[in-house]
Amino acid sequence: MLTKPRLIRRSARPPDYETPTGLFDTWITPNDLFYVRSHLYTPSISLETWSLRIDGEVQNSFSAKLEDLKKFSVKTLTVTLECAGNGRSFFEPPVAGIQWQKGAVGTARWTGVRLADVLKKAEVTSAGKFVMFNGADEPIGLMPDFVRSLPMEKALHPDTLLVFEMNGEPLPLLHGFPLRLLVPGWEAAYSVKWLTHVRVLDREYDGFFVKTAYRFPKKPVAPGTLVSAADTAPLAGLPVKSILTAPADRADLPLAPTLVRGYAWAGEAEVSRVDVSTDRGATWQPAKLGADRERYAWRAFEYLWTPGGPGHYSILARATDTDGRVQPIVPSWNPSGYLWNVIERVSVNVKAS
Ligand SMILES: Nc1nc2c(c(=O)[nH]1)N[C@H]1C(S)=C(S)[C@@H](COP(=O)(O)O)O[C@H]1N2
Ligand SMILES: [Mo]
Repeated sequence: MLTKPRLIRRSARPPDYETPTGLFDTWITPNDLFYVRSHLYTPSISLETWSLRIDGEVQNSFSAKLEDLKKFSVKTLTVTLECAGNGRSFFEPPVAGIQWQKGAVGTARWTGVRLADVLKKAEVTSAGKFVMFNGADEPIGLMPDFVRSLPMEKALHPDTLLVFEMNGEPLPLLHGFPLRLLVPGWEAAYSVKWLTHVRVLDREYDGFFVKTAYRFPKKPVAPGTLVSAADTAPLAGLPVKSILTAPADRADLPLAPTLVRGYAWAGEAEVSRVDVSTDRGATWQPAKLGADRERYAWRAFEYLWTPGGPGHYSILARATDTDGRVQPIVPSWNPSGYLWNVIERVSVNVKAS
């Protein structure tokens, strides 16, 4: 499947699709509803010729076929992936890039092996400080190649995986068949698809998608400011955030109890509570959190709201996490429009019945 007919197409080639929030109604996002973000054209890959190369600052470089990798101990994690640019379209003044609204996020059950086990076999030398990841997708013309790197500590984390299954199926081509990196809790550009090359480096990789893109100002900047790369640091973990999935924005509702629903996530932390306000933030009521939970996965929440009368309402959702972080009132504007996580809002019209 190379298109996603039910998703919002942001670009056809390369394929970029976001999920309409109304389609998020299960804790696990089905593969055909999972957003897609690709910087380059989708490569064609055959398992006969595919292999993964591990080299660089190691004693024992090697290449492995998928069957070889599956011999390491297999682990499944439920992880929410979110594009760093999710919500970019809400920044003021606007910033360049794909104008994602709320749906460049999804949660899947990912199955694979620990990167740490593979690196152990390669025997990283004492010079190894970062790990570089490249996929089979190739740049065209003057575009830079999509290559990313991870600090050794996160690379060796037991939850950082090389995954070959998504929700119990072989990884779909759009999501990185046959193998992708999965870096739980970090913005999804770390989770390199169509992986073919893992190289241990003595320093951070020096390329466009590490030194220029996916970076955030070290100090808050005024909206619209130019920020030089020297004043930025690489993105890493995701902030605390929620989205409302029901009722729909601009819905007309009867004057009757309405179930307000959504999902909240917090990168490497866990969501500790979600509060809902229907009076423009004057008062907040705790939402009920869903039973399904896992460390790096979003948490469903719901709140049964009985409108006091007909009229126009804003429904607000505000998540708090186990690190004490709370969704902010004001965005942290940044030149690339990353990490939008302002208090979530939909507007509805309650009709007299
Ligand atoms: N090889 C490769 N890996 C990649 C990308 C890419 O363009 N090429 N895009 C990254 C970005 S920016 C995101 S948000 C996620 C999207 O993963 P998905 O398409 O499976 O949702 O993949 C990441 N991995
Ligand atoms: Mo992304």
